[in-house]
Amino acid sequence: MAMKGAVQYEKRTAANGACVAVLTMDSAPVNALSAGVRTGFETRIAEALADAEVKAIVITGAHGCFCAGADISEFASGMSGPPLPVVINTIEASTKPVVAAIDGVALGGGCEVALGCHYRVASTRSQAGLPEVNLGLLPGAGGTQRLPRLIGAAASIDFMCRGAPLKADQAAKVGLFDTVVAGDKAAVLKAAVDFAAEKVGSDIGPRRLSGGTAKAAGVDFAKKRKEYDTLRKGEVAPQAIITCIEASTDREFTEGMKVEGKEFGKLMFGDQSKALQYMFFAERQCAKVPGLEAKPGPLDMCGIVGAGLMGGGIAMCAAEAGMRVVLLDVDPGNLDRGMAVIKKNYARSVDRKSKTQSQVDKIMSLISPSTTYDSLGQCDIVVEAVFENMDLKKKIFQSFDGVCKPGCILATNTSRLNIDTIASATKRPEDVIGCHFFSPANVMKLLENVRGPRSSPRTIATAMAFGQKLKKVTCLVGNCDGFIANRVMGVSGWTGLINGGLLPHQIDQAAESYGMKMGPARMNDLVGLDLFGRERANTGNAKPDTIVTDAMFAANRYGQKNGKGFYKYDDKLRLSRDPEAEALIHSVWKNAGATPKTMSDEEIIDTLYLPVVNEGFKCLEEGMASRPSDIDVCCVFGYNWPRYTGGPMQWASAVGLPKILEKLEAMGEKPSELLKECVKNNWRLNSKAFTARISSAWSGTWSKL
Ligand code: 3H9
Repeated sequence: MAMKGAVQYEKRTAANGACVAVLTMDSAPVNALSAGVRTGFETRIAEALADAEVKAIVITGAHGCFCAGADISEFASGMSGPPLPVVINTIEASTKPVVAAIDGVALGGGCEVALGCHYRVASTRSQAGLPEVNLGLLPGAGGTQRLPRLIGAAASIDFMCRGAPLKADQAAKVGLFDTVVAGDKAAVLKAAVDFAAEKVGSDIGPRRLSGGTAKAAGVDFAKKRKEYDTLRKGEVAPQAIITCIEASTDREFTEGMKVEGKEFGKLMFGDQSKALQYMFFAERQCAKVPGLEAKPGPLDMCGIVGAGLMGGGIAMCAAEAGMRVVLLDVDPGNLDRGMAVIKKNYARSVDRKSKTQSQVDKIMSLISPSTTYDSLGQCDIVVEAVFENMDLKKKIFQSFDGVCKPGCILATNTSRLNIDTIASATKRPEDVIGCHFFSPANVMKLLENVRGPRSSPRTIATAMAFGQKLKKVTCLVGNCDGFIANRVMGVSGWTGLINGGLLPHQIDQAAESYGMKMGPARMNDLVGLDLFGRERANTGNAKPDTIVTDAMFAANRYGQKNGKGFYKYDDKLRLSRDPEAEALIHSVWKNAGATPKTMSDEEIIDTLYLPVVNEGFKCLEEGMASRPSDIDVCCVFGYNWPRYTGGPMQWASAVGLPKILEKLEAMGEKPSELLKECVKNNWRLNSKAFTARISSAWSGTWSKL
């Protein structure tokens, strides 16, 4: 079988007449450094060195980018061909000057290839980054050794531990790019060829970044470790990166490379990196709907009904994506308040310098406030975002019939109501779909598109394209109670624990040690205990599983908003345990016959999250999600489930399905039939047999279209 990717070779004549070999990484779509590209480098560098006519070498990339780094898809299947660190050593050792011609992204191993070159010439649109940390890895092809020798240890720690790329001007400022040129790929390539030709005969020795040691001036490594322990809590890669960078300051290159190799190996075979690589592909895969062939309709203009927090947030996303937006609220007061909130949000962005005033002016010019439905006439998609009241929603969908043009997508942002019941209010149920944004919609990355039984393939395709346009991680899910994220997270065993003898801080500590940004008690305090507490009190719908939260509400403990909930809060919202709250919890336990308990973190985590896994299996069994990774994506992006565990389904995979089943049974939970089937047949979640089984559940509901 032919190896994926290659390095193309051509000769060019520079302005000064010198002959320069141009080596082009060619592996669509992003020139990942597959075995084919690495082998190509070995061959082509040797060719250029052996050709007496060639005086210098330029390395560049095809497909509109320099290179996105190592081929991540090779990691799981095992690497073959020359290792990347060896290839980069070969590039650096060249006796002829080597110049990187960068147009587009130079990321990870791609950035390391550029660091192995003697010079770097980039176009203004280029970016350089070492984002390996986001995959639970470190730059393992000499990046942790060469970059600190170029820009110093201090800047390198932040660059690698944050993993965010630098734009061309910033990269030039820190010394990563030698020259930045205006223009396209052709312009940067010509500049690099001329630049390389001018370096012929110069001493390239000092340009090799494998010499000497890195500058450590002003770096307090212990402090940096602590800083990233907080900033990237629970992640192992940042600490390993700091270890390698520290080695670059007091060891020779080859010794530093040994440290890098050892740390890289530990990360590569660890669970976090496996989970993060899985998430990298899961996040991209969820946008691809199995069996969907329809083409999306146009998406130039978007209508939003309801100018509350949700509607305003969606309006911001759509306008930022360049769509014309009609923000409609029949109540002029609501509309004014909604527009004022949007303006305030953008004023804050300008203050924080995340947007310029002219960008904000352009975005705001795309949003037209309106109080009448006829303003929706030209919209390609309308999103209803009013509060959760079925009658109101039905009325709104009826109004769409009279004003929306044929083929306009009629979306509802409901988080729990039945899409099909809403669709029944219109004469065009095939155009109806759920677009479930998470709050705040302008911040949260997840969009669950909820297909009703009558949503047409075109409607689905357009809603998926809408999510992509708004730069959301977009998943297609089924029409069931709570859809995916709210449904699976809704069954977490939190109420059992708080009602059954565990104090809020015990539960939160365990959840946070697992990697949750916020434990469930803190989360309840943030959302507000009055939200559902009042509804339950008004409707008399108190349930045994809400006894503690209802007691909190009855004692006017609403959470952060009034400074007391499961915890107490000072005026800066710093929390501490509250003896009053705990006494109240003790009294509820006493009345209910529960006694205080202690449990290990593992037991608490199992109680909290194994039911989530079980519910995930039920969603797959019912055809409500098309693959386990979609459930993981929904939990990671909708509920901040720690990305480095890969989400609940990947977590279950790592633990092992037989163990999960055994634990669920021991907890007295009713395991999903699909989970039992997996264990019986010894299926793994990435096995062909399992995929075939869940595909049939998914297409079973699909064929009801
Ligand atoms: C590394 O380099 C380790 C070394 O230090 C040491 C080694 C020893 N590999 O995101 P997109 C695919 S670790 C394989 O949708 P965009 C991607 O799956 C690597 N495939 O487009 C997708 O495929 P599909 C460090 C890759 O324009 C397609 O390309 N590098 C890779 O929004 C398009 O991607 C990184 O972490 C890859 N490296 O964004 C960079 N990259 O179409 C990771 C992409 O089948 N990549 N694909 O779904 C990115 O950040 C973005 O993909 C990029 C393009 C900015 C490049």
